[in-house]
Amino acid sequence: LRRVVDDVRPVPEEKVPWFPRQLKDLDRCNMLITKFDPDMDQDHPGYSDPEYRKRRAFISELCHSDRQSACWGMMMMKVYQQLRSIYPGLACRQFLDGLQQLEKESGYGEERIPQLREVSAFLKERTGFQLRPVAGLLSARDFLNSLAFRVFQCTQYIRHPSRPMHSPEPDCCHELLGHIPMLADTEFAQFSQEIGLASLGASDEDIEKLSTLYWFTVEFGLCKQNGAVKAYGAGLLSSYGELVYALSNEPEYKPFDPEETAMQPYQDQTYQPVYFVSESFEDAKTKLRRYSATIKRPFAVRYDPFTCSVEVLDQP
Ligand code: NLE
Ligand code: FE2
Repeated sequence: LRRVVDDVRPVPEEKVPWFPRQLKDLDRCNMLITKFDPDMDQDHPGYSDPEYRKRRAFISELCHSDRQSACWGMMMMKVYQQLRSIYPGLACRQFLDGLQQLEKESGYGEERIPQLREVSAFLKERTGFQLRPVAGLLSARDFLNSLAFRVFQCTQYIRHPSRPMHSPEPDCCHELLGHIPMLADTEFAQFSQEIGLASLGASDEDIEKLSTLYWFTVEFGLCKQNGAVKAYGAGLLSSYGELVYALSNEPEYKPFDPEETAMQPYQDQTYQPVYFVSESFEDAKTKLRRYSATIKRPFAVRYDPFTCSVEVLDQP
């Protein structure tokens, strides 16, 4: 009989959640959540439309090829034209610049849905961001972790035609019109990646806070520009209804302050009752960086752009 030696204590259990360290590890960042599934959610505008559900299931299966049908192209054009007319007065300068380049170089504005592959190549040249198709809504952790590698996971299906002006869930109009033009901006790309880096190996509680920050900045953020408030959040820039609402005098505005913003409850069914306004992107980035430094992790990460991987360093 062997006696257990008293002074041999078990190694404390690793409390750090798994996280990707190389670009190829993102193949494992594919956890979908079933919220907004038109097959399961009775409130989804597509629930009682079997044709829509069938087409959408078909697109999920085709997720790795880029095929879309002509009628989806028409739906996209409708959303595009409506929004395009109000962007000049309501969208921030970075967005307008990005959109203009996309119209010149990537087939935006034509009678077809721009292909993920060409848009991804466009972004790669501008800011190093690349797009990946994803079949539905990803878990917050997997989505944010991908941003650390300048990878943006994109849905491919399109919103239900009964509601062109607002979709409660992301769809290809939201990705292409809301996110892509912003991701072509150097400073904004950096901001997005920093949220991603802060999320690697973070506790569930910190992931919750980071996704709230992401929500009120990347999705629904407003910023000051030449003395006026403009939209830079993708959820606003892809929704005619909410873009107009957010810049009317109805909703409440608060200054962007990560500590406070991270605690703000939010909902994803309809317009936000409150929006956070940044002084500038520069200011938002500085504040976010300061906030991220307060997140407790037993290690630090450093991104190596040459190998597209993160180095994990012991915390001094
Ligand atoms: N409400 C946005 C839209 O209609 O495009 C989508 C928001 C996704 C978080
Ligand atoms: Fe989004």
